[in-house]
Amino acid sequence: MANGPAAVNSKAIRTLVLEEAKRANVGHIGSGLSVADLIATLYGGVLRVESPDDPDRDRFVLSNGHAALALYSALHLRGWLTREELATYCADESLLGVHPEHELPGVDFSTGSLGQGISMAAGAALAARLQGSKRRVFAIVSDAECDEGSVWEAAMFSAQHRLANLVVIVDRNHQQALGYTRDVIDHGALVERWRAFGWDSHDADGHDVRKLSELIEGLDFAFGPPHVIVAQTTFGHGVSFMESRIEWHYLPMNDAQYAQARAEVEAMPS
Ligand SMILES: Cc1ncc(C[n+]2csc(CCOP(=O)(O)OP(=O)(O)O)c2C)c(N)n1
Ligand SMILES: [Mg+2]
Repeated sequence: MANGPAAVNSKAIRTLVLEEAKRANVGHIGSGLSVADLIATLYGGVLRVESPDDPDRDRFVLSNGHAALALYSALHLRGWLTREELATYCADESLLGVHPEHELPGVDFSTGSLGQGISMAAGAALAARLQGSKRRVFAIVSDAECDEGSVWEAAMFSAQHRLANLVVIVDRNHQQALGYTRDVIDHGALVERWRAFGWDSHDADGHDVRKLSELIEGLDFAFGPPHVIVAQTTFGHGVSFMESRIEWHYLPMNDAQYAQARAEVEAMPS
């Protein structure tokens, strides 16, 4: 039985990310916590996905596929994955791998090879227009992906075709695996760069679900250029010892770290 969007909130997503990362003894925890509020914004209200079989429902691409645990958590909270299924995360034979696979109900696009999701999203947005469908396409793209030429190729394509039904949200946490973006490739005024590529470009606090929702609801999905929201996020948001710390890209938690992380997330507002 599916749950409504009200069942999804950031705190519940973060709690599940911690529980499952601990159970599976895997990393990518900081990435999941970075996008938790972006996912909560989408699955907690913005996305029109009430009927999974409706061809006109919205589509979502998690281009930074390594944050998949936050997506799986939202799918569980919506009632599309049982808790038992969620607990197969990273287990042998499970469809819930480190990166999302489209064989899993609720996942439209397989991702994990960075830099490709925006091209998938642009194609899906163009297909919607060609089919006369009002469905919209949302993609979360990481800041590391903005290093890649394929992202800017898709950005030019989307602007040229005036894909107003496409929304890209950049998870701008200033980290990329084992480095900080300022040391690897500095994106500078990223929102201005997207604007220069012809996009309707916005800066936003990537942890403010209410404001993000309002911003998205105010976008024109019918006419005009595609939309990008450069969401300022903190890697590991909500767990003090993970925040902006490179090592939490890959480290699993020990028992003491898990206890502290759970307590800190428990103290957050939902
Ligand atoms: C095409 C490609 N190259 C390399 C990798 C290996 N890889 C995994 S995550 C990552 C970078 C992570 O940075 P970002 O996407 O900004 O995610 P964050 O660490 O901020 O969550 C890389 C290079 C990959 N998944 N895909
Ligand atoms: Mg990053």
